[in-house]
Amino acid sequence: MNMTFRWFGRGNDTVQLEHVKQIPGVKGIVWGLHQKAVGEVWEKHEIESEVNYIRSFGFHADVVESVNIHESIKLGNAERSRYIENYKQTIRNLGGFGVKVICYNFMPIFDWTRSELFRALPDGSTSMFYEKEKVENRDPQELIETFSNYSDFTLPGWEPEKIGRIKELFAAYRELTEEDLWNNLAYFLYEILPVAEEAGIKMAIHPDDPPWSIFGLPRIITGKESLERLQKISDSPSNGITFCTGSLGSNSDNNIVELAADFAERSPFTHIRNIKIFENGDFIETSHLSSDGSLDIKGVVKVLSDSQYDGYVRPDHGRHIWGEKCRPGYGLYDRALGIMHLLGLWDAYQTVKQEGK
Ligand code: DNO
Repeated sequence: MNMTFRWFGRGNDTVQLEHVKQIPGVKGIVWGLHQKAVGEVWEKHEIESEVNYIRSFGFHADVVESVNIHESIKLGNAERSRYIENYKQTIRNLGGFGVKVICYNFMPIFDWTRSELFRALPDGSTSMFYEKEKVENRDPQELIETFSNYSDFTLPGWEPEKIGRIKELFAAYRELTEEDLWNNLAYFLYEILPVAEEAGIKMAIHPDDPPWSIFGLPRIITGKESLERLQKISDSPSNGITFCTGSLGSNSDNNIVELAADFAERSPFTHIRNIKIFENGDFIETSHLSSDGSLDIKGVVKVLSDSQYDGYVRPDHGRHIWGEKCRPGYGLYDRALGIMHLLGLWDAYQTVKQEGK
């Protein structure tokens, strides 16, 4: 298990790498060029500057999250060739600086979605919350108005440049079925996987979060069947998964321990976090401790330990604790606690294994 920490870049994150350095066991920084518009080529000098900065702290910069996919590729429209060529160039450029894994997702328009970013937990901390009723069962027209005004929803994973194009994007997706989206994903992968292989990079698709259709838009990377289907698209070693416990686990039909056993080998990158799922399907993000939420985090780490998982792992979101002001879910403190918990479990399982108990 190669422990990493996600960081959003100089001037774009409240967390300093000097402080990340003080968390035991962190080997690398998961990074991205967050100032780039989706679809643009990541230029060599931009990559070099970021990678050198990260390495100057003694961290590796092997994992990028995310190189986002332009909507034209997901829609499969006439513009896609240009954006696929740009994507290939970005892969080559990243490979040139020793990057090993690129995380990406294939969710139409929206990335991960929550209805509240700072919901109070009983212990006085806050964390991100998903209220089904607030996101689902809404009149599409009303939704479009809501997003046009960007009023009562904040979408931390969302590229703000989409706000102005929301009506047009919804219209473009009106006719797109799940099958179309699968076909467009396969087309994209056939194009880029040979380039990724040559660059020594594994592509790692992130599951949809939450893993079901929202706002009437198709979502396809949702659980066991879809991960199997993804693998069938290509057996290239570069066709990988970002195994995300919190995204897959928010559908309680997904047993994350079983899924980890089935897919860890094909997942060069793993995100670990816990959530508490309520009876009505709402969920809130909790600490990493298994007993704080609905997911068996220790079971997942056991699977990783049993298989001597050597992929990259990061604590995913954390709560906002001890008064920290930070990007939603991406503070220093709770993620540092998460790391210690995950490494503690790992050490214990490894010791038991070595002693044959
Ligand atoms: C949420 C993250 C996602 C993830 C992208 C991957 O915190 O896990 O934003 O980075 O969906 O492309």
